[in-house]
Order: sequence, then structure tokens, then C-alpha cells
Amino acid sequence: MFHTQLDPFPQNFLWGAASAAYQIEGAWATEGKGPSIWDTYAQVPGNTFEETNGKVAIDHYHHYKEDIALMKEMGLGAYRFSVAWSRVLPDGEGEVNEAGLAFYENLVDELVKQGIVPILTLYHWDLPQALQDKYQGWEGRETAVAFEKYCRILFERLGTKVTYWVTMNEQNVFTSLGYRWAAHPPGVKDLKRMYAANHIINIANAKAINLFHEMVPLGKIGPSFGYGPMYPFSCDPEDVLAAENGEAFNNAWFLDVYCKGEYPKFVYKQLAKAGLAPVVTEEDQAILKKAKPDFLGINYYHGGTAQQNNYQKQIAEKRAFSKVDPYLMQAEDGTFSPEETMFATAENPNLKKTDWGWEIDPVGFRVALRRIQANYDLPIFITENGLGAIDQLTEDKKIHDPYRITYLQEHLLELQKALTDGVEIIGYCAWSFTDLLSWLNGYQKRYGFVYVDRDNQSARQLERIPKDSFYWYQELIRTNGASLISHT
Ligand code: BGP
Repeated sequence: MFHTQLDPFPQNFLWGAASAAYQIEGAWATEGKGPSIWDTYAQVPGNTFEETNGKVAIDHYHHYKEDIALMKEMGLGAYRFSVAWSRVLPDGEGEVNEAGLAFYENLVDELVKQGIVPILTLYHWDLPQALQDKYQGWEGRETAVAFEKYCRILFERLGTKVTYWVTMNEQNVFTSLGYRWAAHPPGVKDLKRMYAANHIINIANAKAINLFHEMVPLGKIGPSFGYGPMYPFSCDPEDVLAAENGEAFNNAWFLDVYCKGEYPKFVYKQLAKAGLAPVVTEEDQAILKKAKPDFLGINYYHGGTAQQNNYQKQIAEKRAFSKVDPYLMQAEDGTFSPEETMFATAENPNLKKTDWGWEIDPVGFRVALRRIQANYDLPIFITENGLGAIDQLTEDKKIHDPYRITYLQEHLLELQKALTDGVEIIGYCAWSFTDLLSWLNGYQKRYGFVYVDRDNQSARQLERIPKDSFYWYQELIRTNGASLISHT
């Protein structure tokens, strides 16, 4: 599809950048903050890359004014950050830590003072350790109740100052890394527990949205989902069906609950057959149905490619030898998960990759935006998109990162095409404003517009140095996106 001329970006388009508390704040045990599951997890040798952790991170807790001054210099319109739950409620549900809350009040005040729109994420993966210990974290319904309490405190204190709120960051990612692959806390490999926790998180998300609509009628709230469109590997109808299955399992399973208040029937049925479906009460259904997000936050890095798998043949063989339902057999012997029987993933030969093997797919960004609009018809806020790379600091203290500029340029051009197609997009937050801690890749995988001088072993002076991409984005913001086309 080709447009002879692209629509300009809307006048009120929000040009932003994003971060998350654990990845930048440091001050992990300062002024009353309680430990989070990430503080605990990162202390176990072998859990993270070269034992990196967020104890100091880039010490944004003590440098936030300096960081906001750089945002102001850049002309940034919006800044997405997350609140560390255990800084506000050290044990997750009891006494408020006023010093912790004050940090976020000051941060928001400073942003507003500098004319930057704050976007507040309520949960970016750092669950209070106390809730993990008491209630098995997201597996306990008590944690959803505690989340509602925590949200109430923030809505009360910041509801008049912050318009945009994000509930859960990438529920799809943190549940699968936490419970399918044991690569994030709580370090479990158990699909039944994953689907059970995922359901409680859905309830927590819905409770937060419902409460927000009572308490902050002028605000906007929605989850941020890590969306990757699924492509069929070929036009073989079996591959097309595999891609449909991939979309359903990877995306609709989450987005339908957020936007329609119910699980997609197809996926639920397959999980039920395998004994993996979550228990959904009538009360749950009512909570989910009532919660309508005002926008969808989308984090876009890449999609995936699906092809038919060879499990069908194996299942048929199993069926021939057994009277047991093959889905149940899979669940019991752990050989297959239901989605593994429905699609296999493949490499896309058309796409280049980052140094960390992530596909680079700007057109997939447009595909994603179009599909989301078509299926859910909500305004979209891009809450993350960016390139992780190894940057070199030159002797004269510069960082030349043309690869990052190219990546962002190509993605934003596709976003502009999607806008021209008719997709409603509120704003775009690049990941990330400063360099920060990558959950599993330490400090050498850098995403920021601003270089932070530290490495995996030493925090050094944490000097902030704008990269070439900083000035490129500054110009883009100044021209409200017009420089995108003139540079193409
Ligand atoms: C998203 C997370 C971010 C950030 C980003 C880059 O999934 O929401 O917190 O970490 O991915 O990921 P990584 O640091 O693994 O490269």
C-alpha cells in the first residue's frame, strides 16, 4: 500500500521516551524501600548476566533532576516511568513509606514544571518480595487486592497531576519468562501455574482500571502489551492456520481480556482440554467485563513467524496407541504445550537482526498497528520501541550511533504510514531515554539517547553524555516529525 503523501503528525502528538524503576533508580534499599522480587532474584549467582543488578543502576533516584534537565534540553514531550511498588509500600500492602511516595511526587512535579507529560506505569515487574513470600506472588488472589490498594494510594496522590497511566507492563512477557522459561522471578517452569497467575494479573489489571475510572475521571488508563504480529511462513494454508493460532495464543489471549473482558474461546478450549485453563468465577467475569481501557499501550520490538509443525503426526501416533486424550498426555508428560501442537516458530529469511538476535522489522510495526486497530479499535500509545546495541564512547566523549537513528527513523516512518492509513496514535515513547540495566543483559546492551558511563562491574561516575541520536530526536521533536521525511 502506497500513499503519495503522508499525513503530518497530529499537533498534539506526544514525543516521548520510557524507562522502568528497577532498571534506572538504584537506591534499592534507601529511605525505607522494601525489597522486590528482582532485588532478591538478582542476588542469586547465575541468575543475571555477569551478576548485574539494580542496586545502583544509573542512580536516577539521586540524579532525577539532572535527567529531567536533559529531557527538557531535548524538548521531550512525554516521559514514561514506573513506580517501584515496594518503595511506596515496603511490604506490598501495609504502611505507606512517605519518603518513597515523595520521590514520585517530586519526580512528577519536576516533569510538569519542565512541561513534560508524565506517563506512570504502575507495574513494571518489580513485585514486592513480601507478597511473593506471603501469597506466592501473582498466584495468590490477595496480591490482586494488594495491587488495588497500592493503586488507590497513587490515584489519590497523583491522580490530579498525571493524565496517562499504564497498569501492567508486558504481562505476556513477564508471565512467560517467570513461569514458562524460569528466566525471570519467580523462576518457575509450570504452565498450569503460569495460566493461574496470568488470570490473577488480569483481575488485578481490571480492578485497577475500574477503580481509576471512579477516582480519576479525567485521566486515561490502559495496559502496555508487548505485541508482535505473527506471519505465516508461506502461503500454504496450513502455515496460514499456524499463524492464526500463533496470533490467538500470543496476542488475543491477552488483548481480548483487556479489551473485550473475556478470554478468546478457541484458546480457552484448548487450555481446558489440557487441564491448564484458569478458574474464572462469575465475580471475575463481572470485574473483567466492566474494565475498559481508555487506550492500549503497545511495546513493539519484533513479531514472529509461524509454520505448521510436525506434532500432528506424532499426536496421531500417540492416539493410535492410547485411549487417553492426547492433550492430557501432553500436559502430563510435559512433552508438548497446547500451543506447541498448533504452531511452530520459524526464522523469517527477509529480516535482519540486532546484535542480540532480535529481528528488525519496521513494516511489522505498521502491521501491528493496523491489526490492533482493526481488532480492538482503541487509541494506541506506543509505550516502547527501540534498539539495544553496544555503543562506543570516543576519546572526545561522543557516541556516534547511526544504527539507532536508522532503526528509529525506519520505525517512525512506518508509524507515520499507519497514521496516514487511519490508525489513531496518541504518542510514541522510544525505549529508552538514558541507558539503563537490561534485565538479563546487564549494562552493555544500551538503548538510550543518553549514554551513562558505567559498565557491568563498576558504576564509575555515572556521567550522562547525549549520543548523536539525542540530537536527531531533538530535531524530530522540534519539527513535529517533519524532519523524518526530509531525511529519508
Ligand atoms: C521490554 C521491557 C523493558 C526493556 C525492553 C528491552 O520487554 O518492557 O523493560 O527491558 O524490553 O529488553 P532487553 O533489556 O531485554 O533488551
